[in-house]
Amino acid sequence: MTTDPALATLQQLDARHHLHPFNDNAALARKGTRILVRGEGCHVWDAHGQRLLDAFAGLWCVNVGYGRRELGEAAARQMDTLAYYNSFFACTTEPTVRLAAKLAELAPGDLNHAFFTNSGSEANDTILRMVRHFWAVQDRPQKNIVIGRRNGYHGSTVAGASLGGMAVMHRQGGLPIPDIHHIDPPFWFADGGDLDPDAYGLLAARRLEQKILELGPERVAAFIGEPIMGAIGVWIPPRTYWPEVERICRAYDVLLIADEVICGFGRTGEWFGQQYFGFQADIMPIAKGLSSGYIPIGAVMFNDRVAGVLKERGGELAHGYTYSGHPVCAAVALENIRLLQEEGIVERARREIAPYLAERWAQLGEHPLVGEARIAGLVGALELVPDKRVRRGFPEPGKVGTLCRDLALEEGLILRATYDAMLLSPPLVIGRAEVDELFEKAWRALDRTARAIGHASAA
Ligand code: PXG
Repeated sequence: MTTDPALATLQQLDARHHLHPFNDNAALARKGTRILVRGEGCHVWDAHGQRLLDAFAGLWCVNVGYGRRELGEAAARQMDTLAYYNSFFACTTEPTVRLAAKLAELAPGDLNHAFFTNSGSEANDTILRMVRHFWAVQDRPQKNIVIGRRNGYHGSTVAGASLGGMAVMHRQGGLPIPDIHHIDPPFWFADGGDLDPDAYGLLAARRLEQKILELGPERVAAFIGEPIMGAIGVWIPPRTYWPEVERICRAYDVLLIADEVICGFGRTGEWFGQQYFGFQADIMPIAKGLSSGYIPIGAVMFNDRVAGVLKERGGELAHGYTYSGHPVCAAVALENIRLLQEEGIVERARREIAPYLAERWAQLGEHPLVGEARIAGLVGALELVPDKRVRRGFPEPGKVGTLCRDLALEEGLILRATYDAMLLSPPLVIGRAEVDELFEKAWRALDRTARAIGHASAA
């Protein structure tokens, strides 16, 4: 807790009345919450006035950076004109339609049809229902199983958490719901053994084929995966993985769902993760970078085939949210996309920043505490290990990562820790000087962590 009385009051109110997501709320109430007050570009300021380089873009989402007035202005304009109307009663609003058309233009392949939601979790709820409906209206109601991956993350609602493969989430609330199965994910660092990454990528993809054959292709509706597995620790699959998954899905007529909630809108340096890895999904949930986190909005993009069946044979879609296609959110998303396109933010991130960031990230990889420095465009991770020569983690996962995260904060740097991986996902507008700032702060945090734990290298 702080000594500043105004801040102390806020922290007490927070401790008393606010349950935080993904937190041990009792421990947090004792410690006191950090309150953020302002953001500009790649930096945020907390209530103590500490300036922090946000190398995590909020929660993987502030792609255009903080403080873009254009987005607030777009929201205000739309609120003044028409603050709300729905898309239910044979109605809609102009920004909603324009956003659907814009997304159809941007999305890879024939992902031409948008259904709007408020978040990535809701998008995945929508998907689970629509995928089952898609097969049911084609007289194949038994084709209702969705396969996801252990340690995958698809959100926190009942369907999202069920599709995801986080054991800790499944333990709360009796998940997964029926007819969702999980296979092992591709994570070469821990699971690749002596295989080279490309051979391992094929092996990991073929787990999907084994599972489809085990369940029977007539039972399997779809496969869902994040192009890069974000929340679990930025697990970047080998290049061979996704094309092989795509081949398998086509061979057994299983719909392929690429969860682009993190990868979408430039995170990898391409607009979508599918373009980075060279594959094409049938269905794509998006959120986060769609509005750069300035306002809640998500969507599901369906391809021509799926949307065609839903439209021609699906009857009335008994599904929708009060705020599906909210005009203010749509106006902000459109403005965000305008900035990304007209200012060439994604282009510049790929051409200028990604190579420099990769170079500096690799230098961090030379730190004795780092077993692997992986990166794809503007998303990466440092895997902290007891012994750099061995691809094995610490005996008590999470302790060292949490310490390193806290020390990074003291250095003025926000990095997320998942277990002992330090995650990177900065605003796409990060400049070279800020990449240097990131490197220096991260290196100091790694040094201090190594000393604090008596790491062999710090002796
Ligand atoms: N899919 C993916 C791939 C995500 O990363 C969601 C769906 C759900 O989106 P919403 O908007 O409902 O949160 C996500 C969200 C973390 C963390 O700790 C990651 C997410 C959310 C919260 C925490 O890294 N990703």
